[in-house]
Order: sequence, then structure tokens, then C-alpha cells
Amino acid sequence: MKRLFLTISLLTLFACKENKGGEVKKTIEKTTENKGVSVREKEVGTPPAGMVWVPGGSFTQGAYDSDNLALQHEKPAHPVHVDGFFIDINEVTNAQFKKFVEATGYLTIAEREIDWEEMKEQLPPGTPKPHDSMLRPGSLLFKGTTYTVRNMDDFYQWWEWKVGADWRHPRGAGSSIEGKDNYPVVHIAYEDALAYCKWAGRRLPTEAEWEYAAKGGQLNSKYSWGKDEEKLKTEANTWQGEFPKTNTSEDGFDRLAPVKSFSPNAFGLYDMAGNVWEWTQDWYNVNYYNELIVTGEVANPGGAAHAYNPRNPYAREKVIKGGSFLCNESYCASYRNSARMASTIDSGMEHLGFRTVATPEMLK
Ligand SMILES: [Ca+2]
Ligand SMILES: [Ca+2]
Repeated sequence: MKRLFLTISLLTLFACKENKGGEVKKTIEKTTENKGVSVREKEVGTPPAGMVWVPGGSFTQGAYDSDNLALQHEKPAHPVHVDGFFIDINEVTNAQFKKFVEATGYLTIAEREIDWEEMKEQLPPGTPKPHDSMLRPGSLLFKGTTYTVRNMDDFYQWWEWKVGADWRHPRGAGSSIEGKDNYPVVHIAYEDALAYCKWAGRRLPTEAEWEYAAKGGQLNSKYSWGKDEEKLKTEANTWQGEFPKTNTSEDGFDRLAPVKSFSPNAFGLYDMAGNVWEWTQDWYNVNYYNELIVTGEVANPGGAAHAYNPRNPYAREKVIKGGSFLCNESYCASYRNSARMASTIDSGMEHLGFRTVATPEMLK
């Protein structure tokens, strides 16, 4: 485990603004922008409760040149086709996760004891052992600051390791999920999400599936609701004000919001922007988009063969999508469809959850 070092991965995402492959990307935008959603869908039957069918089609994955908020790792944009799939209309809730735990007795990673010998194998050699008081079950909480942050790379200023924080205690010991059945479950590590999927007969979306679904059929849209940046406050739970010091909560929520608090996108999907980040099944590899761009349109890409992140070389990271209640234009602006971040597979956070998908074959 390396939960304490999840935060290293955050560094990856807010640097390296250099844009490679821009000329190629322009070509792709022209060739795919009007393809639209495929109309050659076979009959797939009635979606399971809480899911909708997303018809397959081709789209441009990644950030356009015109997106001045995009980070380098959202580029180059590249053509992708995804087959149709069913997807949860909302982030998995506390009530849903509770059913799984009650049925299986599953213990999330945040609730388990920490094995330092196991943890240190995934950390840079020579990393000192944290004090024993820190090596206890817990997770990462957003604590904010009381001052204006000058060095936005130093996220330790607004995140803290909290012993006792887990999905049942989202703000640490003493907090609870009582009365919050319809809130997204958080402090869920990748392994936890996989365990839920296995029990539910589902799987996690690929990054391409997730991004395609977020667009809601508006294939050139920057946001899940379309192109209008001015609608951010009314369409998603994000952060308003000076991050991470002052959240003015103009969208109505200072932290998590119940799922479905904002309008769905055109596919009927809620909170594809903001509220909680969502796991995908793809490994995070900084070279992956550059590899895809040379092959032409790729059908159902499943992510890189292995994780690779030079800024966090000992970690095994997966791609997460959608941003959270902490996203702000001054920091990561990750409420955009193409935004992405890496998270170590054994790490949960206060703003990280998931939703599931299924193919017709999985439901037979
Ligand atoms: Ca908010
Ligand atoms: Ca979300």
C-alpha cells in the first residue's frame, strides 16, 4: 500500500503545459466532428435499473487546441470508436455500496491495517517510515487553508492523512453517512471499486467510454452540458472562490452533493462533471495518447498496457475522470470532458468515487 503517497500523483497533472502533436490534432477535429452517434444500433433490451444505454459511435477523445484550460496530458486528441454500453446514471451511492458490504462483509482498503513492508516497496528507495501513529487505517481529507496559497504544487497544504477516515466516516472519526444514503460513496480505492463491480455483475468504464458518455452525444462539447462555460455553477458541483482558501459555494454545495442534484447530460447521466472523481479501468501512462495518435481511429481502446508516470515512477496509477467538488478554474478545471488525473490504485480520497458499466453480453 502507498496510500500516503497518493498525493505524489497529483503533481503529475498540473505541470508540463507543453503541447505536442497539435498539428495532428487539428486534422482529427476536422475529420470526426460531424460523425455523430451511430444509428446502427442493435436491439439491446431494457437497461437495468439505474442505468441507461449509450449508443456506440466515434468521437475525438482528448482536448482540442481551442481548450485553453487543457493540460498537456489531455493531448493529442485522437479518434476513437466505442461500442454501445449501459452505464449508471449516477455515481455509486452510500446506499448502494452499503448493500454490497452487507452482502459480502467486504472491508475497504481505507479500513484495513497498513503493512509498511508492503507499502515501502512502491515508494522511492530510502523513503523514511512514517510515525506509527500515521500507519493506521485512514484516508485523505481535504482540509483547505486559511491563507492564500502561492505554491499550488504543494498540495500537502490542503490535504491531510486522517486516521479513521473511510467510506462510513467520510470526514474521519466522529463523522458518519447517516442520512446520506443518496450521496456518492467516497474513500474508495480501485480494488474496492472492482470488488463492488464483481458483486454487482458490472465493470468499470474505460476512459474512452467514460469520456464518450460524458459528452452526451454532443461530440464537440467541452463540458457534459455542452459548450457554455457560463453554466458551470448551475450544472455541476465544483468550487467557487479562491481555491483552496475560500469556497463561496455559489452552486449550493461546499463539499459533496447528493447525486442527481444537478441536471443530467443528454444521455441522462448525472454528475459527469464534478461532485466526485470517478475511477476508470485504464492504466495512467503519459505516453498513451501519443501512441494512439499514430494508429488512426482505435476501436474500444482499453488503456495503456502498463502504468507509466515519470513524476511518480514507483506508483501504479489508474485514470480518473470528471473532477470533483474541489475543481476550480484556477487549479485544475477538471470538470471538462477531456480532463483526467492519475490516482494510485490503493488510494481513496474524500472526493473520489466511481460508477459502473455493463455490456449486453454481461447481462445475459
Ligand atoms: Ca460546490
Ligand atoms: Ca462525478
